[in-house]
Amino acid sequence: MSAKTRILVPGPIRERVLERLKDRFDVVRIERADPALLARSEAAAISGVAVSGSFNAALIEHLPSLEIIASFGVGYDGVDVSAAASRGIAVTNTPDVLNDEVADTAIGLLLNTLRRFPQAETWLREGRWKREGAFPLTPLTLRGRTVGIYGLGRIGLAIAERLKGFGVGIAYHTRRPRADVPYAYYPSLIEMADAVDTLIAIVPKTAETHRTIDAPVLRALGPNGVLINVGRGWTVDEEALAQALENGVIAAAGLDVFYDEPHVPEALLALPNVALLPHVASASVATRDAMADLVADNLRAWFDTGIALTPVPETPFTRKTGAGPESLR
Ligand code: A2R
Repeated sequence: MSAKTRILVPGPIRERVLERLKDRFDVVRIERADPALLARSEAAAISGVAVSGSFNAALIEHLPSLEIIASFGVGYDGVDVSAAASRGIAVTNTPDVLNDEVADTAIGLLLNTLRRFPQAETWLREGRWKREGAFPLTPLTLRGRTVGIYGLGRIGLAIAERLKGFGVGIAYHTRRPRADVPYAYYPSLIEMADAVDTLIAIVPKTAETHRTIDAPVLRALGPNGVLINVGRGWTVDEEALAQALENGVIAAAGLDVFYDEPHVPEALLALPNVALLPHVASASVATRDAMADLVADNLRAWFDTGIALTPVPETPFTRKTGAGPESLR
């Protein structure tokens, strides 16, 4: 009887992924994604990877029999996809199953930023309501706003769907306009920032999106402007943002993601007009379970049928074994 297919799991991952893998695969754990932790002979026996976080070219090169990297999360910027693609290795992510959760969080963060609900709760908990009276009225409101969504993909669309119910104006910026939405399209981010007063960023971390929300974009957003980021911290020039918030160039910001997590710049922590969350947009048990299941199901589908469920666009591969799906051999 042949040995079970070996799956490498470097570093921490949701326990449910391991639970879902163990009856079908041999799971090999290493403490972190470091080739030094896996001897050449062990490395040669690895056919698949399940990972939450980064998986670089050195590790890919260290695994000569690797066929698939199943990454936990919709953003797969931690995986060196071009190194994988050049060897015909499939990379999968966990799209769609988190759209609604992330969109819900975006709305919650938007309201927290505008209406200062976290500060209002602190006011109550500290006894200030009793002692000092009503929490101060918030200068900002969602009423009458126009929201520009930077990135109208799976999650951006779910955010727009929710915003419709709030009766606000909706616009978007992507590289290509979508034919299936009625929202105003802007071919450039700065033009959109100029036209709206609220910017929600939900774009992937790519070379093109690096620090694109910069001083000129924030100036264009204007003194009533609000920035919400639930995509990647990579897309924001945090220094320019802190300055804009401090100097009234924009009014407020709500951030779930940061440039160098878990480090949040002191300049942002010190400001009163920022709502901060520790990257929790998809972080409910139900949604993280669905993401974990999709990681495991991608590996099972690949080795059982030769086809991954949710490959990333850069690796549209099917399994090349010559002998067909493993289950038929
Ligand atoms: O540009 P397009 O037409 O490919 O539209 C995509 C847009 N996008 C960009 N927009 C402007 N400039 C860019 N350089 C640029 N690159 C991408 O972002 C599309 O509308 C959106 C991405 O949508 P999806 O691929 O469906 O991603 P999903 O599932 O909405 O997640 C977005 C990101 C993840 O990559 C994680 O980093 C984060 O949310 O959690």
